[in-house]
Amino acid sequence: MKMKKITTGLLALLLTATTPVLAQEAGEKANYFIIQPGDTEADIIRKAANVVPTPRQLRWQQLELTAFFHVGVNTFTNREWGTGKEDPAIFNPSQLDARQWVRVAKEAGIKQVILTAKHHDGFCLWPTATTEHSVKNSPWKNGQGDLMKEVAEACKEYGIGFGVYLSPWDMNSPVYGSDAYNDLFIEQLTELLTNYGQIDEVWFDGANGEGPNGKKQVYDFDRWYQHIRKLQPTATIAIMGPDVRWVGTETGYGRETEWSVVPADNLDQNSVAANSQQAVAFKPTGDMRGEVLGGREQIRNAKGLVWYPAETDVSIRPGWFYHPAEDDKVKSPEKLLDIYYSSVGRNGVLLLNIPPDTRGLIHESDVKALQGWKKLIDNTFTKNLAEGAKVKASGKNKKAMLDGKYDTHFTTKSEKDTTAVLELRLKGAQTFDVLMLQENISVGQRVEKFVFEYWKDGQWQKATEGTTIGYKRLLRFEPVTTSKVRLRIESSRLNPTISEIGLYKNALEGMALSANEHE
Ligand code: FUL
Repeated sequence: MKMKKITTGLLALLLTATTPVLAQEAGEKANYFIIQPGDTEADIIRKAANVVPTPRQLRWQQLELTAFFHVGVNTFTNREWGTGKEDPAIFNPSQLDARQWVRVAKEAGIKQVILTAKHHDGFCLWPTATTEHSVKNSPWKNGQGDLMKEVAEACKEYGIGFGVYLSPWDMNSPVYGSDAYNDLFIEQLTELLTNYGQIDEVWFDGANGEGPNGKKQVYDFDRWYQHIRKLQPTATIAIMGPDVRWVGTETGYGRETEWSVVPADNLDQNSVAANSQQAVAFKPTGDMRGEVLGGREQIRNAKGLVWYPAETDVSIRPGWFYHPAEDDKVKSPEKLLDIYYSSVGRNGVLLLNIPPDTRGLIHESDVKALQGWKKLIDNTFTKNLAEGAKVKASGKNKKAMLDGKYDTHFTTKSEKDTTAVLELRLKGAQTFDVLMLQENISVGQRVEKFVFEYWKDGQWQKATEGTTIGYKRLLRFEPVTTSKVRLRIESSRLNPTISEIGLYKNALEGMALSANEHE
């Protein structure tokens, strides 16, 4: 049972020295806006269009692919959730090689990995001073091992980001259920965030069960967030945190309409004013599992608006931890590709769990699936068939859409132009079945509705259509062959931006056939 819930409460976090925005000046951008009592619907829409990510959120979004390593006592008890009563002696991987994990992840295109430093059972994968329930009392490396260190060093060697999962729920700690636990948690964070170099993401789950005394804990999230900001100011705090939200499912499939700007009804002016010399960030409250979170209907009565993007977490296997019985249930390259289209391709960041086995290695089945997946992605996205196209559009910087640079974008002539028609004359006839679109989210997320058409038999025909774009939107459709296409942006909250446009031929068909042949 998953228990990720959004709690209530205003979170004012001390960041850098900029002033929070109480009312929007013309064109002004901010990470959040408060909706004033007199704001009209048009004012609200304009504010929504000018909410932008913080630098740490922008960096995180551009990672696109991240991974989880779920490993711990559960790996050896063959369970998904432990009890907190496990003997540390059972943690005994025979050939643990964190470099192999990171290499496998990197070769699959993954840009950042997150280690479960402590899961709900309370067993710590680093030799913490806060408890005896850790690797230091295990036979692994005669109690001299430190898995945080090994993964941190491997990430540095391979040049990818490193994050940490620290479960607030702790079934082992005798102080769980009292104030002392919040202090202990601070100490654990201090160890993790000071002894292992740069930490890029801190991941909190919402599960809050009973500790060894049968008591539940009131988590002091605000205090933990401030501590993280102080120790690792560039780390995103995910899920039970202010920077990144859970997409709302663990299937790997995000929403078709995914707004990174959502209502934040806990933005309260007094608290904002109290922090007026610091930039503040807020973890919005409310149910984040609805179908559309940031559409016009949802933001109409919002008290505030904030940038709060979606992370899509899913495991490569049915469970989060390694189980030998699941060696033949690893998701296929084709399934992983479908997940890619439905997470990264729906304005989300994919967090794919790859659980190391009892040897302390990523199992051959997972390695094979990841390699096949990477091949499919590469074979599909290496060649942009729109490259070199002539663009006809009324607006600024038409060439930016095909320059391969995310930071440059096309936009319409004025803020009032909230629709656009972009026509592309391709370099000869091309056959494709995937459309890739990107908005430049560093100026906001704006597009609400678009149609993509191709020229055939003397007329425009619809290939596909969509609502939001955001950082990246991927859409698949029946293959078409044409030398002329157009994107019609039918609705946008302010002048729309397009950073990049791509047309691709999905590699899946051929690959799927050859995979079947070998069965
Ligand atoms: C869940 C946890 O309970 C699972 O064990 C896993 O860690 C997943 C990522 O989050 O809620």
